[in-house]
Amino acid sequence: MTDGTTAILDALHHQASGYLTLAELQQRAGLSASRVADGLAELQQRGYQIEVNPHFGCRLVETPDQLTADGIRALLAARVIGREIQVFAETTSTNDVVARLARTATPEGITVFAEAQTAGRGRRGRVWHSPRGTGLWFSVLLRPPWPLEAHTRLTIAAGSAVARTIRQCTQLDARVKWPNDVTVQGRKVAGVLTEAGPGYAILGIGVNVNTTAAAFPAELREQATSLRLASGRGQDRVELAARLLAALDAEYARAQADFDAVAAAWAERCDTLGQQLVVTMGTRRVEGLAHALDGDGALLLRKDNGQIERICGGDIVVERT
Ligand code: BT5
Repeated sequence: MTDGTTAILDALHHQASGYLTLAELQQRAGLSASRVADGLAELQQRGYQIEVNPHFGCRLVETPDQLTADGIRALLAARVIGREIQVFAETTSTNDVVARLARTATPEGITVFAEAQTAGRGRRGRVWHSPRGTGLWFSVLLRPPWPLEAHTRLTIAAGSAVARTIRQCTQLDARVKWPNDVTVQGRKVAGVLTEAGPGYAILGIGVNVNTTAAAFPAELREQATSLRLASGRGQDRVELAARLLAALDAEYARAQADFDAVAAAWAERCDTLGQQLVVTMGTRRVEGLAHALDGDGALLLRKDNGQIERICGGDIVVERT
C-alpha cells in the first residue's frame, strides 16, 4: 500500500460515522484531488468497500477480511507494540520469525502476523492450530527490563489484555486461566506463548476469531471456540488486531511500572485462583489451593500442610476433580 492509501484509510477510519466530503478527505490526507481518486480506486480494488456519493462524499462501508500491515497501522497510534508491523501470508510460526529478529539489534515492539502457520505451537511442543484467515496469529518482540525468571509477567499481562479486548469488542465474558489461556463459555478462545532468550522475550498470541466449528480438528471441537462461534457474529480482524495491540501496549507499560496492578486486574477475571490443583513439576507432584500470583507472575499454591509452593509457567497443572 502506498502512503496515500494509508492516509486515506486513516482519514476514513477516523470519521466514525457519516460521510467525509472529498474536499475534507483531500485536506485530512494531505493529497491532491487526483491522488485521492487514485487512492480510493486502489483501496476499492483491494476489497475495501468505499461508498462515494457525489453529494455527501465518501464513507468506509467495509474493510476486506484480509490482514494488512497498513490496515492495522491506520487504526493504531504509534507506540511500542506495533511500532512496526509485518504480515506474512504463511509462515512456520510467527515466534520463529521474531526469534530471528531478536538476535539482531531490532528494537522491541515489532509485531509479526501470519494468515496461516504451518507449525504453530503451544507450550512444551504442543500444536497450535492456525487455520488460514480465520484468526489472529502474531508475535511481538519485547526487551523487558526484568530478569528471565519474571517473564511470566508478560504471559499474565497479555492474557489479561486479550480477555479485556474480547470483552470490549464482543460483550462476551472472556476469562483467564493461569498461566496462558483465555476462555469464553468455558472453552479456549486464545492462548499465549512466551519464549525468551538473552535480552529478549517473544510474546506469541493466537486468537480464534472467525473460525467455524468445521475448521477445528475433531479433538478440539469440545474444548475450543472462536469469537464468531461464541457470539454468533463475525469480527473485523483488522480492527480487532489494532485494538489488541493497543491493549497489549498499555498492559506492557503497566507491567513495567506496577506489576501488582496488572496481577490484580488479571485476578478479577480469573478461573484459577481458589481452585484445588494438582501440579507436576518434573518428577514431583504437588497438590494444593491456588492462592495468589507472586510478583513474577508465578502461581502460589497453598498445600494442605500450609506450606506455599511456587509454580512456574512450564509446570503441568490439572484441576483436581
Ligand atoms: C497455548 O499453548 O495456548 C499457546 C498458543 C500460542 C499460539 C500463538 S499463535 C502465534 C504464535 N506463534 C506460535 O507458533 N504460537 C503463538 P498451550 O497452553 O500449550 O495450549 C496448546 C493446546 O491448546 C493444544 O495442545 C490444544 O489442546 C489446544 N489448541 C490448539 N490449537 C488451538 C486453537 N486454535 N484454539 C484453541 N485451543 C487450541
